[in-house]
Amino acid sequence: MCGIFAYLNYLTPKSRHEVLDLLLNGLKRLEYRGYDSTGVAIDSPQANDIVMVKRCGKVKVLEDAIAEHFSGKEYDEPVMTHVGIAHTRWATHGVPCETNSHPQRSDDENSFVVVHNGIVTNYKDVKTFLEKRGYVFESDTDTEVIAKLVHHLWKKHQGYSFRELVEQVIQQLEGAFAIAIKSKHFPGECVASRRGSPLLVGIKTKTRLSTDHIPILYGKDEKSSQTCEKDTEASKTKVLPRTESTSEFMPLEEKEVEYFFASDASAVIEHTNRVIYLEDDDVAAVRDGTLSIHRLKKCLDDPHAREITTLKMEIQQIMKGNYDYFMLKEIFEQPESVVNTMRGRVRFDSKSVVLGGIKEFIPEIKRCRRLMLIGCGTSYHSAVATRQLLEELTELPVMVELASDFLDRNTPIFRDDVCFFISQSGETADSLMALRYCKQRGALIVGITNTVGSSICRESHCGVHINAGPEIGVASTKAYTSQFISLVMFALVMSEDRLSLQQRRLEIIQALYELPERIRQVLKLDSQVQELAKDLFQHKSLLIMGRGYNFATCLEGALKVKELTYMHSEGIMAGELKHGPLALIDDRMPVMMIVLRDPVYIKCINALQQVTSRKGCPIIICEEGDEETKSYSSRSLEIPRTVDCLQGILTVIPMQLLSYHIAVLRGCDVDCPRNLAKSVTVE
Ligand code: UD2
Ligand code: GLU
Ligand code: MG
Repeated sequence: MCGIFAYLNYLTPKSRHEVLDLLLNGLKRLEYRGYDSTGVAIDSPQANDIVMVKRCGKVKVLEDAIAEHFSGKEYDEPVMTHVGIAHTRWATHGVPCETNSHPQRSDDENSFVVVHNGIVTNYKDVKTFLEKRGYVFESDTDTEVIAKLVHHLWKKHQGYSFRELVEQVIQQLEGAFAIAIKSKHFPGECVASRRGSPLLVGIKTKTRLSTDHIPILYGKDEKSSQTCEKDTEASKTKVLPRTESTSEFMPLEEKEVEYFFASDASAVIEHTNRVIYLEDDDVAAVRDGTLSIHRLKKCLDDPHAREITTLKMEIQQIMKGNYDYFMLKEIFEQPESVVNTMRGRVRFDSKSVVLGGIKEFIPEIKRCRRLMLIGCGTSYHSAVATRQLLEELTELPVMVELASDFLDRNTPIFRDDVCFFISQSGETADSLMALRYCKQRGALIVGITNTVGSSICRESHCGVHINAGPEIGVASTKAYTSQFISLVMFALVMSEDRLSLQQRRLEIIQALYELPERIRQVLKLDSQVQELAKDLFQHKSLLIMGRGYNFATCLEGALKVKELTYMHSEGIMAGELKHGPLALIDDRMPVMMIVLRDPVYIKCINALQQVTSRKGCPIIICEEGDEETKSYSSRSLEIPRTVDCLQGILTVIPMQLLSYHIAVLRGCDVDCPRNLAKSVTVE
């Protein structure tokens, strides 16, 4: 999920110091992506050896370590051809520490070293397979299986090229990855591949490049019975047909050339503006200075070549990936981040859900007296959003608490309580203190965090990592939707063996399957939302009303408006209107109302009528094609239909976009609102 940077110089003399500077600089360019540890691997001046330096913390820490580690004169001597790989890690498997940092290695000899972004969901199976063959694992990462699997295949299939070995490896991997691999058995070579995580190759030559595309070489499907491993797990790691390069195409051949492999263009733009964006399952290999791109199988509409694109962007622009702000980028990342949250957990084929992190605690959780969901700010809203579903599917009392208030009250807690602590950073001071309070009283502590190795993660008995990837914008967006989904998955796990709930569960699992597409549809409302922002940005206040499954969206939407635009905003439970808020309504007060076709529809229409009859003219968020509801107002946003309990994910996105656009129009700093910090580690 974070950053890869690799550098290969072919017939281009560079000292190891220069290489290290290049690698460090590449990592610095990727720093904005968020990370918790770093590492590099280069060739040792002692023949045929690879040296690695890894550190927990910032690139600066690595830089200092490198200065100390590589001080000898031999590091100033130029080498003609060399491969260096570097990494910033956002831990998903195992806490941030030196051993878990990348590069990960195949063995004590550093035969193969790998940097990896993403998650290998089937790493446990591959690990078991390799352990049976004598491999001893040193880290908690999923990545280590990649290094060891290449080594295993290399021992087994002498004569395979480096690229062929990696091709075999990626076919055994499930999940998402971008990888770059270096080996002492293949000096001067680098092989990289991706599936789901971004990766590009930058090319720098002295003279003009001789071509503007790199042909793709497809493997020939040999029908012969290839040797399969005769083990029980044979099916898991069977050796697939080798690919053979066809000679009609010539790969890129340059005399003196430098290659860069990077997660995004910001890391290469200062060296070259010529890049190839790799596609899923491409294997890019450099050997003897020659870059070639391979794919195992050719599909009908596959192209013959990958284009070399010329970047014209500024670094600043690349970092935000064509978005003006990280927040906007993160809002638009949601179709992918929700998939990452569900990856390896929701099995759409068997319609089942497994949360590895709490599996063993489920029987205990089922016996509890009540569930308590505790958080602050946006995380608290994710609890409000899912409370109703949790009550329905667990049939347990569910209390939702703000951490600070919970502590102020000295709330009674018992041994048979299960307390959830929800926090993006996992470091939120108020939540952490509430956690310790509950733990002391003997409750079972479950964490819902985005940060592996965070305090909440460490101090909880068990939990779920939401795997939304690093969130840079101070105002939380994709973490909210991923927390939401994590809690929904928990509800599904709890109701697995309840016969009467099966229909409901299937309906929700199907809706989760369709969710990424629905989110994409909602994101298309962006320009419409921007127009609404133009109507609203000069106002002093914005009221957001709704109830049932969408009340949380009102609270979260109002919080977004407050923190980003410094405008007053309030989320109002529509059922409370006549108990006070109705007094605020007149023809000038800006109001948004969420009115969807769910069990509280009629009540929402009542509220809508109460508002319009006081000359209020609300902007309505309603379901696609719901002409009747739309007729109450001249302004509306239509969102696609989904199951009631997931509507909150779709309704919050227009609110995220709206607060963003209002903030831009008001000239506020979207990514760093005044007076706020990303992770609130003080009380
Ligand atoms: C683990 C891997 C995951 C995937 C999967 C495959 C990790 C971190 N995750 O995911 O990437 O390969 O296995 O089966 O290795 N935890 C807490 N408190 C929290 C959050 C998590 O104690 O706030 C614990 C949790 O109980 C578990 C571990 O951290 O022991 C990993 O949690 P997870 O949600 O990443 O677990 P899972 O099985 O989805
Ligand atoms: N899953 C890998 C790990 O935890 C890679 C994480 C990343 O993308 O940085 O080490
Ligand atoms: Mg823990």
